Amino acid sequence: PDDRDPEALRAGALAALTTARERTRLLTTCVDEAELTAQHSPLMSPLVWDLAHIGNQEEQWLLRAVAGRTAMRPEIDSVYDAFEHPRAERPALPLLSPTEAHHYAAEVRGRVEDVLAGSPLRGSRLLDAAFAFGMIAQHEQQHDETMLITHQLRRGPAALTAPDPGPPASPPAAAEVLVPGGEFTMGTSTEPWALDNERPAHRRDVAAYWIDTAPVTCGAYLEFMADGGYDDARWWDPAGWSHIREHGLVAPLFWRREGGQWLRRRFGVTEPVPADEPVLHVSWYEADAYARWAGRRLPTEAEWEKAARHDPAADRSRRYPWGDADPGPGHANLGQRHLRPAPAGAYEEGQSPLGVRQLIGDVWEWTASDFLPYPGFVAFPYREYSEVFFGSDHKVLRGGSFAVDKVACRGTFRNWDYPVRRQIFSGFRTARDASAEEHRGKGSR
Ligand code: AVJ
Ligand code: FE
Repeated sequence: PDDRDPEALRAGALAALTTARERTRLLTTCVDEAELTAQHSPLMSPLVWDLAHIGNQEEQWLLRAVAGRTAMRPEIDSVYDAFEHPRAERPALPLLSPTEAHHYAAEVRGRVEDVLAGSPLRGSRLLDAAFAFGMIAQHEQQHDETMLITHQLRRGPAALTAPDPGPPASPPAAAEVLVPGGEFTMGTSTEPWALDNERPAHRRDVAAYWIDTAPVTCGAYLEFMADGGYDDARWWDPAGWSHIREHGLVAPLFWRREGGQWLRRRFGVTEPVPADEPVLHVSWYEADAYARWAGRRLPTEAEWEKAARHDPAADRSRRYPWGDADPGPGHANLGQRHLRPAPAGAYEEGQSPLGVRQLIGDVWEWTASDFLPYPGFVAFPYREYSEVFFGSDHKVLRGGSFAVDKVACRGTFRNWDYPVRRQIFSGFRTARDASAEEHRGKGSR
């Protein structure tokens, strides 16, 4: 959705909605009805709640707000309002059954397709509405990622399978890259489907820094563990130290030690922890502690985005590390094509101008930054998307995981969560300040 041509916008919106629904169907038909209504973790909703919530948000925004229709089932709005009911309480709500939820979501979608094809949206009204269609496609894909997290938390045999991603064809030349100091453009005012928190574009001055070429691997993280990282308060933020002590945490979520070897459970399969794969299911506190142990730190959000978007030669910010083209399969591990990150250093074709890899896809990357509005932020279209979450409670994650679809991922996209959370597909890379010499541009690359 770009050139503001109504037919292209219509086709782009329909394609994004259709792709999202195919994924939703896979995630909600590969397990039986009992598993759809069960709560697999108090951190998550029953899958059938996500399914009907997807339909309800689509009805509210595309049928009621855009097309002016009246509510199909006004009595269910409150059941599927994420702010009225915390996840832990959702199993006790009067939820639509799996059959009803599938039917409701399909009914909404049928009407949305009519709206999209219909004459009232010809011309300028479709241009106004185009954001709403993009927002709803992203919303469904975000809940598809949430449902994939629920699948990872569920016990029992595998319900999903996917081929493994391949190793890097040509590994990166260096472990870290020097990003020169200076201003760059952060955020966007032009990306059509960018959400409110990514806006507006603004200049940021960022001092020179070094950043990892690839995310931190399980192998590197195992060294931190073997060095007593979880037993040494020096490396931990005090709140993180209390948290790991209170809960007895000694390894990433889903890891378990057996006979001197670390194993992990991944979508119903238990396997040895792969040394060359980006570490997954770590909290912000764990990422922060590892970085301190390594004599480094997490990148700030601005450092992450500058590494991902800034083109020093052209002095402009790209949509993605590789340029302005939408993500293709050679650029990044996105869209649940694989059920794991690719080995560190993969996706040369997707690297940034300075050679930083895997910024998009594979694992969400924790940054040092709190989730705050950009200067000039305006809540749109509703305060509860971003604004109510701003503040020091949430840390920003960037770049998207293997579970993120390309419509919900770009160089400006911002995710956020509590620093204790690790059921999400979270990893990280590290950074360090450049020396005074390197600041003056004399550093070796
Ligand atoms: C942006 C992933 C934090 O899942 O809570 C879904 C996305 N907002 N429905 C979330 C979202 C409303 C949101 N995150
Ligand atoms: Fe939602």
